[in-house]
Amino acid sequence: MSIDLGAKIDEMVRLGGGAAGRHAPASELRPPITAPERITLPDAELMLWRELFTGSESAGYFQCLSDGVDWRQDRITLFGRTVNSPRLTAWYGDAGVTYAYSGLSLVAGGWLAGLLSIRERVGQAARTIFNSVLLNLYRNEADSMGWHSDDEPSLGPNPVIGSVSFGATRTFQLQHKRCKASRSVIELTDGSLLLMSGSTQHHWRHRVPKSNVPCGPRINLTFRTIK
Ligand SMILES: O=C(O)CCC(=O)C(=O)O
Repeated sequence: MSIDLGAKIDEMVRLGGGAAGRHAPASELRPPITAPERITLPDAELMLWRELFTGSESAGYFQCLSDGVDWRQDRITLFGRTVNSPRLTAWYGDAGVTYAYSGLSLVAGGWLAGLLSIRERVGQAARTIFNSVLLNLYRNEADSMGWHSDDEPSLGPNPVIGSVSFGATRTFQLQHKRCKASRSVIELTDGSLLLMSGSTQHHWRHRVPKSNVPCGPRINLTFRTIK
């Protein structure tokens, strides 16, 4: 699929951008990247930018990703029963970059333009060049992701994971692997970036539980570097 999502979003932001927006490309209107909030947990390195993307950028990206991404419905086997995964997913990145997890092996076929412009912003904040991204579409409050760590060997010993959220706010829970009573909760809001690095994936697992409050769709992108 080769929709120029970046150009489409620039156009959407420009149309909604007032007098200055009619003349300047959206990329020139973006505010500078502000300092993140540090989330202090033992054995973890977590930083949160609550508004890495403006409201209009987030709305533009949400729409373009909903429409332009080739979403897949994976099947997973739990306790001997094969069922639909409770969300839709997609994998993009440098051509040929392969990610194997939960019994799946995903091969990237390249980038969409919109994903490249999101990657640029996330890379500036994280000071990292990511070569791939896993996307999750949570269609409503019933969609979820179970406890796991992003600790596959292909991510290297101390992976840097940049997690961007667009759309509905969802609760992100963390639990220490050894000390299970040690838990933390972060509300991941529209336009936010949560950066997980250092030994976080060794010591902590995370999940996005179902919500008992009805909510609209959310798209999450976890930028990664496959070695
Ligand atoms: O949706 C989220 O915030 C979490 C995504 C996640 O944990 C993952 O893709 O590994």
